[in-house]
Amino acid sequence: MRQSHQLPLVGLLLFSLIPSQLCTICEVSLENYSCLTVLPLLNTMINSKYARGIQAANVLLSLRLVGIQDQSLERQVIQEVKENEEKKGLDLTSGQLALVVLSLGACQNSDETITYVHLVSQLEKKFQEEIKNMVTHNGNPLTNYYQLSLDVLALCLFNGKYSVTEVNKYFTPENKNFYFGSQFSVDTGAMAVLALTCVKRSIINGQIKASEMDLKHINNYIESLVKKILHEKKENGLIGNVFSTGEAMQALYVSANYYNQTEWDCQQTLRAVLKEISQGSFHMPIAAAQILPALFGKTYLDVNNSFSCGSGSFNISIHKPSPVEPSSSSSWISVNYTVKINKTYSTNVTVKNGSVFLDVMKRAQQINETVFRFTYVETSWGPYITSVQGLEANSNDRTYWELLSEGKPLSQGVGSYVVHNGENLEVRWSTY
Ligand code: CBY
Repeated sequence: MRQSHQLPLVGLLLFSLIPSQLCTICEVSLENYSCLTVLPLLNTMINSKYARGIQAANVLLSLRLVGIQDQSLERQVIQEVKENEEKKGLDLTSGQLALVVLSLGACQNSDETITYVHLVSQLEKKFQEEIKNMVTHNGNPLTNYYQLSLDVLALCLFNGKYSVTEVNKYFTPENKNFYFGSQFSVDTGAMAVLALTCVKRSIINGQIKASEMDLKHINNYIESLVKKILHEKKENGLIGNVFSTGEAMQALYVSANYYNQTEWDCQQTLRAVLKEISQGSFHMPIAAAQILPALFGKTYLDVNNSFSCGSGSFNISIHKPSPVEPSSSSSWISVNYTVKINKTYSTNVTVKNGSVFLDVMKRAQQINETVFRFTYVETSWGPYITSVQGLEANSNDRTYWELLSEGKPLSQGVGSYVVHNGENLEVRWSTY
């Protein structure tokens, strides 16, 4: 109930931001009612400070980019970094640290006990560890190219050390790390375009030394990645899928001179995104955080210029929403669940209507522990399945547990995909 008192505040805030930003970015201004659609996004993100974890960095970054200050979220990110420094071994990944640098870096007054220079030098080290792993493991980084791109972006924006030669060597658009199987990863390509654009700008303005040839290569890479991103444009305007579209839009904003105006109808993409927002597609804080900047015409490259770091900006507070009661309807549904390695193991599982994929896996595990036992870790996007039957996903071998429904890969994780009666669900041992 308390939440409803706070909503008008966010509304007020939005109205003061929207006319000048959201509605003009795609040149033709949108009707005002469309602007209102963005409200639930902000609500999701601001409430997310009650959700723990390093995803707060991504949320903080996005809020700052659109001019919203949230000190308690900032404190949460700082706390998270400190805890991680104390717990030896339980390190942040390179991309997580890059997000911390991006979200805190531009506001160096935040906390004296966190030395920003220290964070950047830690990131330099982590980036080198990624490269080292590629050398020893057949070109496979510790994490993935989405994170390596975040690393280069943060190092480039915050004067960290990185080698243009290395960037040139590892970011060729044909590199397998831009693909999952035969599918080009739009999220990854978009983040790489942002990183390479930052590097390109640093070369041009003399901040970093590089040869003519290096610059030419980087230009070619950006051009080719932009082509691949545009190739993933769907009929309704989304690029890749609903969750990659925000980052694809950012990449296309900063690379406008690499494609023809006729090749991308930004308005159409924006309309498709607004429709998805109204349907509740961005209910996860991380999803909301990744779409928001693009709606305001902002990109991660604006980190240094348009950040809100303190006085003069909005300081909003919103109270924790009362937890949503699980669907009270006691109807049950039945689904088919399969684990596929070489052999297939299937079972029929009955779960409550409204259950997610993870509930099905838990129920199957109760039925037959040997065949259906599994482990998972929490990530910013919710639970990620790490092993089934003791067989563990491994980034050095590019193996993972793929989620499918009716034989088609899902675009949501086990914690958010809601299953349907009669559905055929599968977790399949795959390589990417
Ligand atoms: N973030 C990361 O490091 C993740 C980068 C990312 C490109 C990410 C998508 C994009 C993003 N915006 O964050 C990514 N996924 C990667 C790299 C991967 C691989 C992870 C392994 C590695 N070495 O890092 C891998 C194995 C190819 C992968 N994603 C698998 C999966 C499936 C997970 C199944 C499981 N075992 O639990 C799944 C469910 C696809 C499937 N059908 O099996 C999957 N990913 C999905 C759906 C997604 C999207 C999540 C959408 C959602 N609503 O939940 C995604 C946004 C994301 C997270 N993956 Co991956 C892509 C999309 O649909 N647009 C940086 C860090 C700091 O946070």
